[in-house]
Amino acid sequence: MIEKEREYNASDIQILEGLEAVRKRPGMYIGSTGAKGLHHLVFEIVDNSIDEAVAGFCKKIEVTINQDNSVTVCDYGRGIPVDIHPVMGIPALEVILTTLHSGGKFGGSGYNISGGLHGVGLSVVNALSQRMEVHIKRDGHIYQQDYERGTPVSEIRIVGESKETGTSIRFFADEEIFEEIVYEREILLQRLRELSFLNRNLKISLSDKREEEEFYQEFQYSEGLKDFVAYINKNKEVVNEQPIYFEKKKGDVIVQVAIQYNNSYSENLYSFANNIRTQEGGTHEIGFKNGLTRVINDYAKRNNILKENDNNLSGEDIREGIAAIISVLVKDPQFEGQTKTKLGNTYIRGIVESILFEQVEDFLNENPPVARKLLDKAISARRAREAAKKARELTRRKNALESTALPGKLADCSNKDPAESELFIVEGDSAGGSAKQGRDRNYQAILPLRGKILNVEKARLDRVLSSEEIRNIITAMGTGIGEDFDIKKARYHKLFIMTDADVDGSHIRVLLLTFFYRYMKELIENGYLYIAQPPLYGLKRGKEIKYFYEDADLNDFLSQTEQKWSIQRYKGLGEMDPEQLWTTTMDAETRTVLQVTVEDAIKANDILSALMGDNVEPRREFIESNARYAANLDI
Ligand code: 0RA
Repeated sequence: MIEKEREYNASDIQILEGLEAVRKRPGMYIGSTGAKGLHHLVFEIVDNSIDEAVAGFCKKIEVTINQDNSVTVCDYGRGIPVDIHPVMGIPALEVILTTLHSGGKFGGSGYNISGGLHGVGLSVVNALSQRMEVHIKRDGHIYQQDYERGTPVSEIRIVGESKETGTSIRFFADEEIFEEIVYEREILLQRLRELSFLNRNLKISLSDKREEEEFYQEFQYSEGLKDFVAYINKNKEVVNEQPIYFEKKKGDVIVQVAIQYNNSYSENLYSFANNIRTQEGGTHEIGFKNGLTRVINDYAKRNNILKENDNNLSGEDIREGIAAIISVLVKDPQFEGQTKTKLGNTYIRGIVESILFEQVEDFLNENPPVARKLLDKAISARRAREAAKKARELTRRKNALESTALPGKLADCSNKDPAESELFIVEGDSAGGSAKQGRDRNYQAILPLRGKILNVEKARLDRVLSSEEIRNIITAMGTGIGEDFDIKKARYHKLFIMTDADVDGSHIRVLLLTFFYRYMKELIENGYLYIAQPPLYGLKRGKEIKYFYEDADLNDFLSQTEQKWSIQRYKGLGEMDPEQLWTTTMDAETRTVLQVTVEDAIKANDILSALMGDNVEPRREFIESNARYAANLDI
């Protein structure tokens, strides 16, 4: 259909004001204008296509990073309607692309699955794109309309014919808005993989055309959440080969759960509401935890595995080694919390709890040997936890007695404002010495570590706490760990891991990252954790010295210079004198650092499970497939 000439009216003005608000304060709508916000644009569009899939109209979604740094999201759903919207008096497509909060299907069936930061709608992406091109296949036609910075610059016109239906949206993120327009393939892959786990059989692909050789990957999981837990456990030995799995509907709510235990000590629980990861948990997660704790204790008592008078097993005991996904679809999701990733609807809790109790009870009754294994595991977790509690009380008491019981090896800074203070965890006493001399002692503290730290992946809390190196880190940070963790008590708002640029250094870095991920995750989530980047090479010519942080840069430089430079490869931090360490790595004015994200930590955790878990096979595979990189094991 061809749009008729229209008068410029009051609703147009409202639209312009709405889009202007988005461009003025993008952070309010997409969280940030950094990398996170940029990737959010892609996910926002994908989420709209996912809505079509949830409603049962779309089986395939294709995402493409184009050579010109635009991104195309193409789905095979019904196609956005192009006819005139009865209330707004303009084409539905324009309503959806230009008015805020119109992401939902007006009057349609299906779940209005949008919420939180997501679901701010396509109009937000449109407003933050210097250009957007929409193609819609519907009613036998292919329609096209183009937009610039949120406003249409063409009519909706027919550009071809097609028997298919669907929507394809290509957008160019606005250089005026975003700090840097660089898409990270890994970030996109991770979310797309997650979405295809959550939507059984839905095919989602990513093409990356930026490099000469095109990258293509496709996800499609016929077992959905069961495949998801198997993926989480891929390097682990599992306890129940068959995941506990169910999908149940109660009223308007659909609850889907998969549970598979592994023989590690950690808890991997991921909850989702309407396909959005609820990082801060919420009522569905509480319902899950309550239901699971109740049903396991109930079964244990009924079958005399726990005696009538025994204390109940705690939720933590029961969740040791669990990998679980909880996914709920809710008609009217309320997202709360600091990052709007906490499900708030109170009625969800009871629904999830009762469904879970019922379903897990059936599973246990039908699989007594598995039930027995799970209970033995929980009971031994309780034993270890009791031992750990004693150990922890001991460290606490110590702190209370010696009120400033900071580790003896810590060279603290003089500034007492945590927001301005930095802690460097440095490998080895000699590097520690250089760092102490080189630092700005006003705001930089140094904690040297001796040798390897304990692999927390293979130890329970009691053993973790018996390691002096780890206790030193905990007391220096001041936050406590695990359940006791309190970010407000952090003595430093920046924490740097500074290790040598060799295999041992990488190893220690992986161990430290895993420790922080397991026991101080909020530190990472709040952006407190960094990796220092010491140079790999120093080139000298007379008094002049140049530093290089990457092989490629060094090679570039060497191929372009005629001069003779003497090259030093820094194998350890100890090879640099204090002055060099300061200028290259520690000086806030000149250093480059790497902020650690939860994704980095998960990757470290994967590497660690592969390298050091109980399973020999993944370790062998990992070493074989990474043999070339082993010397430079980097994350
Ligand atoms: C409004 C109504 C209908 C579909 C859509 C929007 C829709 C939006 C997007 C965004 C990306 N892909 C999409 N696919 C569909 C229902 C149309 C009908 O009833 O035919």
